[in-house]
Amino acid sequence: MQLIGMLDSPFVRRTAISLQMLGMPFEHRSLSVFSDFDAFHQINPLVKAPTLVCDDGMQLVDSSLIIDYAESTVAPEKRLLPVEPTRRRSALRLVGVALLAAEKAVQIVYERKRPDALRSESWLARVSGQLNSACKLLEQQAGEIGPGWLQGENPGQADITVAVAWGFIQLVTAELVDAADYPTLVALAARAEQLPAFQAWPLPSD
Ligand SMILES: N[C@@H](CCC(=O)N[C@@H](CS)C(=O)NCC(=O)O)C(=O)O
Repeated sequence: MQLIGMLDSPFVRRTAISLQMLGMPFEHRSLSVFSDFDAFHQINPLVKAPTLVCDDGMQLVDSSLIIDYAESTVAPEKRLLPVEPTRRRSALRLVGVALLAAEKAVQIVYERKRPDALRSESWLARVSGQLNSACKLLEQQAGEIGPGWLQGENPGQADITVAVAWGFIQLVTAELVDAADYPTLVALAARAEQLPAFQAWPLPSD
């Protein structure tokens, strides 16, 4: 099993952390969708990160779908998303907003890659507004849950995705999202980053 993609992608990182926490062994190939485009294309012509290449050669794309597959290989009590519908819905609510926040931060990174003349400040303002709305919602929803992990006694998929998204947002868009406004997210991410799976799959610092 190979996981293709770089850890500076929040989607790749949440997948690597989740696979490790689910006990699914894999080899990580750190290929960039930009600087390693040709090598990536040879493996998966879609050039989408993360890509999971299974032992029989079948490929899966999309972090949530890869994690969904990994979850299906373990007993319900070992899964990262609650099985019980009400608890699952609460976790999915947080995961959905965190994924949207990560997606908006990625859009800002991509827009900034464009030449000055082609960059749209109005688009950047729109996406930045959506990013801040998502962070505000996460801060509020996480705050309602109180101290501890978002899904209960143990860290689960909501904690992984919120913490990974927050780390990425602070890495690439810190000037747009003031950490001082988000104390709950800061505290949650700081705790999560101490977990062995987060330390095994760290966020690159530049
Ligand atoms: N919804 C997808 C998003 C994945 C995604 O956007 N990955 C980026 C890297 S952060 C990518 O592959 N970009 C290259 C492209 O879209 O062409 C997931 O959760 O895996």
